[in-house]
Amino acid sequence: MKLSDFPITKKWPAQHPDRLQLYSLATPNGVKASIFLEETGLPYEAHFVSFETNDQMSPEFLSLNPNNKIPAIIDPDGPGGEPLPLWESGAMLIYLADKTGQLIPKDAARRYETIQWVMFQMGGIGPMFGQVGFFVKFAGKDFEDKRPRDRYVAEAKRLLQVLDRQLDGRTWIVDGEYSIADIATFPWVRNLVGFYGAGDLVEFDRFANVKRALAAFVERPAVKRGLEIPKRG
Ligand SMILES: N[C@@H](CCC(=O)N[C@@H](CS)C(=O)NCC(=O)O)C(=O)O
Repeated sequence: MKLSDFPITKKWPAQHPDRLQLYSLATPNGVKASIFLEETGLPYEAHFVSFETNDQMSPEFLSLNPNNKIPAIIDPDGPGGEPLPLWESGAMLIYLADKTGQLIPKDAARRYETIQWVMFQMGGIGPMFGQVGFFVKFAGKDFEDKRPRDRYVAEAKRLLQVLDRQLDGRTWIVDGEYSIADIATFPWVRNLVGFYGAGDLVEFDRFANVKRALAAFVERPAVKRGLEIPKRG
C-alpha cells in the first residue's frame, strides 16, 4: 500500500509524501505529537484538522481513525518499509520513540517505567483533567449541582499529588531524563492551569515540583514550536 492509497490524503494531500504525515490540532493531545517531532527533528508534514468544520467526523478522517480524534499519523516508512497508520497519542509516542531511538531510555527497566508514566497520563491525567475542563470552562460550568465538578477536581488534585511526589528530587518524570512521559504529561498540566483556568480550584501552588517542571518544559524551544503546530488553516 502507498501513502496515496489512504483516503485521508484526498482531503489533506501530502506535499512531501516521503515525510511522516501528522493530522492534528494544537490541543493537549495534539501537541504531544508535534512536540515530539520538533524535539527529535524527524521530518514531517502537519495537516490542520478543524473542529469548527467537524473535520474529525469526515469520512476521510474516519478512514484513518474510526475514533474521530486527533492526533493521528501515517508514517510512510513504517515497519518493513510499509506505511503505518496510527492513532492514540500514547501509542504514537512509543512508536516514534522506538523509531528514532530518542526520548525513551534504552535500559529495559527504565523503558517500561517510562511507558508506565505515559499510561498514567493516558488513563488518568488526560481523561480527568479533561473532565475538569468540561465542568470549569465549558458547558458544565453552568450546572448548578457542583458535585460532579468537585469529584473531578478532587481526582485532578490527587493525580497532581502523585506527579508531585514523583518529581521530588527529579528534574523530569523518569529518573531525571526528559522523555515521552514528560511530553505526554505537561501539555495537560499547562492546559489545566492555563486554558481551563483551574489553577486555584486544584490549588496548583501546593505542587511545587510540578510547577517547576512545567516551567522548565514550556521554556524548551521545541515545546514552544510544537505548541503552535499545526498552524490554523
Ligand atoms: N486518547 C486519545 C484522546 C484524543 C482526544 O481526546 N482528542 C480530542 C482533542 S484533545 C479530539 O480529537 N476531540 C474531537 C472529538 O471528540 O470529536 C489520544 O490521546 O490520542
